[in-house]
Amino acid sequence: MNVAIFGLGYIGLPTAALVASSGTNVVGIDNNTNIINNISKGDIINFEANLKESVLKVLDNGNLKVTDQPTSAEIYVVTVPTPIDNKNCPDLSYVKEVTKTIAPMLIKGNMIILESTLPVGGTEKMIEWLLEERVDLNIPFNSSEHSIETDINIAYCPERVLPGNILKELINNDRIIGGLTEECSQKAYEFYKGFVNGDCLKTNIKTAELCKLVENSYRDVNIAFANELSLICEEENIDVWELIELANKHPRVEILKPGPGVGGHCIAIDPWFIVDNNQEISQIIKTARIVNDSIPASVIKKVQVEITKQKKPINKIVIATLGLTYKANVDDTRESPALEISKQIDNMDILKQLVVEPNIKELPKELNSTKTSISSLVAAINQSDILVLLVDHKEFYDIDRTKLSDKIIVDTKGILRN
Ligand code: SAJ
Repeated sequence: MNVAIFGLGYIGLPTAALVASSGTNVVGIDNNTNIINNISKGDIINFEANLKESVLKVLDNGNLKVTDQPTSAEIYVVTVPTPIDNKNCPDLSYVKEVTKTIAPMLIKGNMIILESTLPVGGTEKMIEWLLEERVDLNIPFNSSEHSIETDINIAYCPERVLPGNILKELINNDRIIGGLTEECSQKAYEFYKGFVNGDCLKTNIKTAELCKLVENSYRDVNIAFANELSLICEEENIDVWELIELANKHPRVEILKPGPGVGGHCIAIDPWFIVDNNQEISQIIKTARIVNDSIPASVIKKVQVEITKQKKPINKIVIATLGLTYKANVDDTRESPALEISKQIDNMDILKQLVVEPNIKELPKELNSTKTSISSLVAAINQSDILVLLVDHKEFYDIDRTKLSDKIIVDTKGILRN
């Protein structure tokens, strides 16, 4: 069996390594030549535990090859990004591009597995694009015709792994397998059973599509609840962390943690896929998105209030910003609320901003200004008037509290309160 994996990003590369380490011949394809050159050189900069070792091992034994050229296989796995556009609508252009690339190579009996997050109906769209290229193929267009035969096996099997723990979760998490036909589900089931220890649960395509979106929306709604509580507590002068701790003592209450907002390329995006398809009825999901997106602005407001309370003029004030990534102990700044807040601090008329981010070496280009620089934790604490804690990285738990006595602290993660 030959497997081609399209898109060697956060999901594609670990998946390629894992499938290859089970003894299968895998070709990893990415149209970004830099990515291919770096992987070929063994230059894999990623925080995922054991990823580099796993990739090097399968490159070395020849089970994994990487290329920027389309390559034919029996199983095609699609792990390209599906972002949203500036109107919060799903942008499936990468999936379309890959579909058009795969189409000419397909022969009867091949399988396409889509792992990229899709709106409900996204897999059907992919089939539509496929049939535009290959009128000779018989693929049932509508996935509700669940038992019809098909020339190409198609399944939607969303990735569900947590960045920071990807390799472990790829092996151990349960998988949702939405096949176009029962045979498609069975074939995809056999593929995943080659490297997954979790249960592989078969369903239809639409249920699988919505299941993925629902998982991330569920989390988004619950984080929005926690964030809304933190705003209420601010008004009422109540410690939100103590409040949540006490409420969570109830056997049926489990409130998540507030923070500076929701980031990453999943939870901040996927709920919009539901809202876009169901504008009138997805009220809670939409409101949660709006609440979470509003949090960076409320953090900035807090910082501005603290600045006005200072005895110094604003142009003499130094702010230490702790954390830039979208969550703790990762190196990913995509959709990061911390980065957004830091950018807005950079726009203030302060003297300087010292950024402490233990997981990245250089500031992202969005922060390329003379006012903002990367700093050690000690220097940032020593030199700053105001300390804005945005990410609960493990390094920040150990901050010497005696060094903070003369600092104004805006702590969005509640780790400096004791
Ligand atoms: N966050 C909070 N409070 C919390 C938990 C998280 O503010 O109590 C914030 C984080 O700081 C971060 C954002 O939410 O900004 C998302 O972080 P996360 O760790 O909850 O999730 P992701 O985005 O890293 O990964 C999610 C996971 N989905 C679920 O847990 C339902 C993962 O399993 C998915 O595979 C992944 O999205 C994805 O790729 O879709």
